[in-house]
Amino acid sequence: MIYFASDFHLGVPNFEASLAREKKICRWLDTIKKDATEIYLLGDCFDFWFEYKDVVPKGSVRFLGKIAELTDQGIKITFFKGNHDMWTFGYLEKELGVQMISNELIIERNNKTFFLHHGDGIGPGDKGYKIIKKIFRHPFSIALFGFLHPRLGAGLAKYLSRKSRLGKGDSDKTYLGDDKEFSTLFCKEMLTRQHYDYFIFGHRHLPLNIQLDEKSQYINLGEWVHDFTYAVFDGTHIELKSFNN
Ligand SMILES: [Mn+2]
Repeated sequence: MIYFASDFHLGVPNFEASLAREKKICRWLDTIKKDATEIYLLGDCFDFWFEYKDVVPKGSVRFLGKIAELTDQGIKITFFKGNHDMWTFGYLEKELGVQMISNELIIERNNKTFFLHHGDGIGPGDKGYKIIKKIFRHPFSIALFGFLHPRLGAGLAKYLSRKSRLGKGDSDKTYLGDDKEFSTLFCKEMLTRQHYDYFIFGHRHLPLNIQLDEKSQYINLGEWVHDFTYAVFDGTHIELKSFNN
């Protein structure tokens, strides 16, 4: 079984609520570890992550420990950089034994092709964000942020995070339609050039399972502040499920 989830946004809206969610994520990982061969976490596991040379952000210790436990057991775990946690520079690979993906990852399993991406900055539109993403990922910006005292840097990030969609609890949960949703338009555009069986994204915070044509599906993984949704591939089919335990 291959499992997919994203957008845990650990850290928001406050310590207590995030801790309860973190424990739930660990219960989910304990449940799936029995039959998981691979787990893909498609970005924004953390509402904020920035690694300094010798310092990492406080928090999420249960989650980090659980991931390490599972990779130690031999389960292959892949993390994706999200727009909230793109500033990781080797610590998670080294400490947790995960593989880290910066943009998209294309895999083939049981003769099915998967196009995996966090889902930020894809498709038409979102031009402002595409520029910000380039700046945020530029080595110069990263070096500059790294020089800020963490009290200032992490404080700034927390301030920005509090203003983010999910932190305020007003995520846009309405599907705009096949002709307006950037992610759906992106999939359709990709399919004009090459076939993929499954497109799997996070970021949108809206659980979706869309049949793009007879052979292709687009799955959006939703988020773990309200939905607790994940996808599972059993070798033949993919299913979007909700964890309520
Ligand atoms: Mn995101």
